[in-house]
Amino acid sequence: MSIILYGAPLSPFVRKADALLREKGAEFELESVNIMPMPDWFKEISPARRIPVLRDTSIGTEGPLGTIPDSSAICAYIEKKFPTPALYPSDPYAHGRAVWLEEYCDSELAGPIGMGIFRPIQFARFQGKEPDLETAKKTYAEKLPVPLDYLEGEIGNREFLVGDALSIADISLTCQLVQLELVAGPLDAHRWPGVAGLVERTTKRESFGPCIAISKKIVKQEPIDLRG
Ligand SMILES: N[C@@H](CCC(=O)N[C@@H](CS)C(=O)NCC(=O)O)C(=O)O
Repeated sequence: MSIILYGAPLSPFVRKADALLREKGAEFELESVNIMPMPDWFKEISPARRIPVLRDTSIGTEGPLGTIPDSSAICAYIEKKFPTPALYPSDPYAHGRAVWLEEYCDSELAGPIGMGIFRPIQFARFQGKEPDLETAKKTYAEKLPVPLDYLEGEIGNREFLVGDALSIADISLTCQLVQLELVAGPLDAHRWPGVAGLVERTTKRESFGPCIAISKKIVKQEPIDLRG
């Protein structure tokens, strides 16, 4: 197997690289890495101390040679290595917009979902504690609407965020919202119909099936309604 994706399936950033590789029909192996604590061999290939990291064994099998850290760098590499189907628009402006929206979802959407909702609920459960619903509800009500309103304006009535085909922007958005759904259920489709519709369509794609199934197995519990 020439491509190894190091990470954990519950990470939305690992999910992004996993879904992109599957959309490409590329053969790869997802190798689980427990980052709490992070093993020394992994620190050597993850200077930012984060998952995912990709290894292309046709380039290097040990140490940093052959590795790419960071989901955005990994996805850009996968696109070059497996050009079809294209998941970045070919038009320069559309390409720029798709990369911008990828970055926006990875930062502005990932922040409230990851630190403000997923961690207070799921990390508490992992530690055998009660979920911190106060933090999760406050984030859901106050912080989460900001990026969702922006993204709703970007998608409007269209099928995809950029152009007329699935792109890295749609994949990135969906990966973050899967994280939200795992602990808080589906998005309010009345308030954010464009975003909710895009996520519903994208999660039905074959490429998302395996990572969603394994994430649900890990989370186990039913989602909690954080509205109100
Ligand atoms: N910008 C990075 C973010 C990756 C990231 O934050 N990964 C989290 C898991 S979801 C992580 O490795 N966290 C380790 C830590 O916080 O110690 C990417 O896109 O890959």
